[in-house]
Amino acid sequence: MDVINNKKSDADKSGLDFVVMPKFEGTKPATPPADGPANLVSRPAPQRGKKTIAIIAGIFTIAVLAAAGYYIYMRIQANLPNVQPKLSIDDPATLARADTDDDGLSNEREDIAGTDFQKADSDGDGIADGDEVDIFGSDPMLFDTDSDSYDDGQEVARGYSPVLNSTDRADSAERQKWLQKSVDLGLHEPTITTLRTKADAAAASNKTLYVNKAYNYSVEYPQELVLREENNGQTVGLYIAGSAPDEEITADPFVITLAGQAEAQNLKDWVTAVYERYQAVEELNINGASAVRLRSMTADEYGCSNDGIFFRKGNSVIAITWNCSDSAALDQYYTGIVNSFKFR
Ligand SMILES: [Ca+2]
Ligand SMILES: [Ca+2]
Ligand SMILES: [Ca+2]
Ligand SMILES: [Ca+2]
Repeated sequence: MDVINNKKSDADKSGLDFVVMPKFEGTKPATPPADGPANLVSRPAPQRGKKTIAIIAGIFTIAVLAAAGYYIYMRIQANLPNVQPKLSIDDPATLARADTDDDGLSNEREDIAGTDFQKADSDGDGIADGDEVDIFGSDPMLFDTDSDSYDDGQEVARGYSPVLNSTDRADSAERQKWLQKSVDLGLHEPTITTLRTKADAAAASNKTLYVNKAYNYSVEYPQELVLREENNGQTVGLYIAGSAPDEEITADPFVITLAGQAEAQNLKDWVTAVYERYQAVEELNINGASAVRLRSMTADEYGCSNDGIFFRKGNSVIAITWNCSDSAALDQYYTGIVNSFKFR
């Protein structure tokens, strides 16, 4: 779990070499063994009679061993307890508790909701059955719960209420409730993909401009998040409004802070060297500033992936990180914050 929890390292405490991303503890693939030299040792030709006897003896030995093996196998089978498959109809309690289609609703709850226990999105609106019931409050059997001609997935992704036939966006309290429940319960597919692809909910909400005086940059953040500063803005954290923030600002879902000093190296080389275990490096231009994005090779069960974006001003490298201890529901907010980043 170290991979997904942003643990504060000793290096963090010194403030000199602030490493905000946890190290990915991958395993190095074993080196394949080199092919050995061919067996070039010549042997004398065996005599024909002895060879025939050896073949007959070999066949006989194999037959005896096979018979013995079969006998032992049957004895073991006879003495083994009758192991049931995981989802056997012989064990209704297990079957009821299981979530066969991994949509957040147990089979028992699918039965109550009238949804298909083998289909994650029974009504095909892009939101998983369990997420409709537990997070967004929409009907998992209705493609367009409020009959306003926009399907539930489209509405949620764009910040509209799927249950109120209204041209107004879902209010801040409702969106905040979605966000908190998404983080608490985790989103299921296809909801994660729908929220990522259909629209940008962060763009739909009111934003606040924050100006940082320590490093002279600005970012915009949505009203679903609360921003806090430490050390006169040297570290900035953003957490979900209404939730109790962690004692450590660096444990916030989003952190903006000094990652280190790049000196003579270019930004990409510096990032690659410092975060050597994260290989996926992408060079971007965000609002006129060159940036490097690092994508984690790991993703947790909720699909979040420990991304980091690095900007450079002089030798200082500023990083915006999305800590992987939080749900994929925060992905769109992260993207919104990153895309609003500007040096002033
Ligand atoms: Ca299910
Ligand atoms: Ca289902
Ligand atoms: Ca659905
Ligand atoms: Ca609708």
